[in-house]
Amino acid sequence: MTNRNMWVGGLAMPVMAMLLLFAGSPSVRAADQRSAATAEVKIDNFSFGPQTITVPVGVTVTWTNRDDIPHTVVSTDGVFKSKVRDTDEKFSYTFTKAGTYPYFCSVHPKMTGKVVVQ
Ligand SMILES: [Cu+2]
Repeated sequence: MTNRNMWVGGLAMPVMAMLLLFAGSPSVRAADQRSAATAEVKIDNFSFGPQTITVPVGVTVTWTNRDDIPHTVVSTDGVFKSKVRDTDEKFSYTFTKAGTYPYFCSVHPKMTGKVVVQ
């Protein structure tokens, strides 16, 4: 009986640790997604998509250039201004105040978009 108890006791710790690992990782990932508060805008074929995006205050909007041409993301009112973004490069800005933020691409000023922060 002593041997059996030792066996169970020796196994209990690693098994507990493994259970915690498996149980812990998915919930941690879900919590990260909730607290991240991000929104995505894709730049492709000379346009911002979605052209108008509505987000709550505090959200970080990330623009990703999916075009094979360099673009920029420049606030019409001077609130934010990206460098020239090549293919697959990103630009992020966190909106901390409610309002409407029109923007354009300074390389191609006909490319326009809008972020509405509520
Ligand atoms: Cu452009």
